[in-house]
Amino acid sequence: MIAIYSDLHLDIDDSKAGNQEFFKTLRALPSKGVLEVWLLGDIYDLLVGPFGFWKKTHQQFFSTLAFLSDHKVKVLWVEGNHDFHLKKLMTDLGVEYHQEDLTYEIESKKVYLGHGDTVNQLDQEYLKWRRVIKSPIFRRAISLAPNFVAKNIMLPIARKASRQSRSREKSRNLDLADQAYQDFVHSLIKDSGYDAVFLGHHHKKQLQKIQKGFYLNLGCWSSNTGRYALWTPSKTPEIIELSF
Ligand SMILES: [Mn+2]
Repeated sequence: MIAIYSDLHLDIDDSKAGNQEFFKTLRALPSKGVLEVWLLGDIYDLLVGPFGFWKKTHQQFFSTLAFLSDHKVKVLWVEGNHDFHLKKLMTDLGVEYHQEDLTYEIESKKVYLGHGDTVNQLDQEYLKWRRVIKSPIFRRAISLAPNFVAKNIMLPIARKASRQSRSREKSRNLDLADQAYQDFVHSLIKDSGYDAVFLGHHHKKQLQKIQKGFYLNLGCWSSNTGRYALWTPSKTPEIIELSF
């Protein structure tokens, strides 16, 4: 069985209820027989760069990842647009790290995994911004910044960027985005032979059967509700609703 999470947009303060709920559900997974966890982006609202201070800021999160690894649970991370350039921090903990969407084979199912932020090709403004922040030059620039520079200069900039991306999200055309997602997932399942498509980013909860396959988007967590999915590849995913 696999557990899937996306778009929690957790607060930087791990004592918040949503953060605690997330850690609690992760720690319960080994006893439920979960063998893999897929984290499909925007888990934190802000977690960018290879900085050591993240391990202190989010000590409970990183120790939970280590706990999963100790219990032989494979953790797979696909970058979102709020949490990226984390390869070193994650691979040190045994996490399988992906910067882009990927095709994954499990129990002879062809699965598409991604955050979903490149699906809507009409949002050119966002795609331009994405090319900057995901570029090797930007990654190298932030990897060279010492911790104190990152903490005192880049952290405030990143917070501002995070706020801006949220306001952009509010103003974007949701109907057009909806259509882009529908075209994308239908094409993957009908034309490219995928059995399952898991995406996030769109913040619209959706479990949709398409021919013999399905598309799942878990939507986003709020300040007191959230969800994750459990999936046995021969079955339809089960969505677990949480309130806290
Ligand atoms: Mn996103």
